[in-house]
Amino acid sequence: MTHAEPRAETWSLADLVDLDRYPIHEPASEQYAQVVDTAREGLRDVGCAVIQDLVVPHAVHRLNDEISKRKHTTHYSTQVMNPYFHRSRNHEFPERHAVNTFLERSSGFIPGDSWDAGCATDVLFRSADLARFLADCLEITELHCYADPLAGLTANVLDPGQQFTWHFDTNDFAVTVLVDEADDGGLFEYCPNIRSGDDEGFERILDVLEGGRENVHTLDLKPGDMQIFRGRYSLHQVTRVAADSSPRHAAIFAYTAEPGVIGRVERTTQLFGRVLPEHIAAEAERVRSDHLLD
Ligand SMILES: O=C(O)CCC(=O)C(=O)O
Ligand SMILES: [Fe+2]
Repeated sequence: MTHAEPRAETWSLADLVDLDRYPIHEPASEQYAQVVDTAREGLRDVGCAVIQDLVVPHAVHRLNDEISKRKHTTHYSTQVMNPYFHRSRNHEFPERHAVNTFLERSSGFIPGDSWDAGCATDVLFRSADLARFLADCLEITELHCYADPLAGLTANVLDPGQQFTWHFDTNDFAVTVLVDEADDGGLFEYCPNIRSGDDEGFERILDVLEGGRENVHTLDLKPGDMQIFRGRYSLHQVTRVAADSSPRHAAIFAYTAEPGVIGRVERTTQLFGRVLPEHIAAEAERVRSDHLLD
């Protein structure tokens, strides 16, 4: 199969994904079952699966062009935060504690409302075939695009000198496509299942925040790879991009197991510098799937 550039601005899954290697549109095929089985193993064992070269090379270039074109809409912010995105001391906990350990995050996000419907990035994010494939990998019956109008579809931009320190995600799962890698630094690292729905794992987390490397996994991601990641329970970071490196660009597709989940006002403001009326409405009536700190 050839992957020619489509003439119109309408992208289909076949333009974007290597369907020969990964027939995500053919869920009854043997090959589909094999790909899903491998991903399930990774997700069961370490909460992470990498589908190498899922996005075809010309589409990777297109995704990067779409990011570059919208780079002026990136909301950059630098803050010193704990893994729960809090920035001030919590007196309910001792000073030397995961909750009271604050590290630098200095990256930027291109927000959800920057993407035009029908652009390659948006088509991939909203593909029903991709959502079913991801749900199968995650062994859940349904998967919904994160309903947050800013945080659902984003690109994470790390310019030279920036890092995205250790943290947990609010959404249940994240799907990342590395679009442009840094020449130096910008590596994704994670600690599989360092906490669970009923165990905060504060001591293990503190150890990593203080530089411990026990159970820290480093991924060797390449542009075009798709990573499926359970970021609720696995502490993770993107290491600092060297000052003389090219930037790192990653498209981030956020999905939730339940429909209608919207991010918190505080975190949305931190990440995007603003909120939309949807965020304020959701603050009153929160749809959450667990009761972890955040
Ligand atoms: O850029 C990445 O690979 C992941 C960044 C991240 O952890 C996040 O956006 O929550
Ligand atoms: Fe994250």
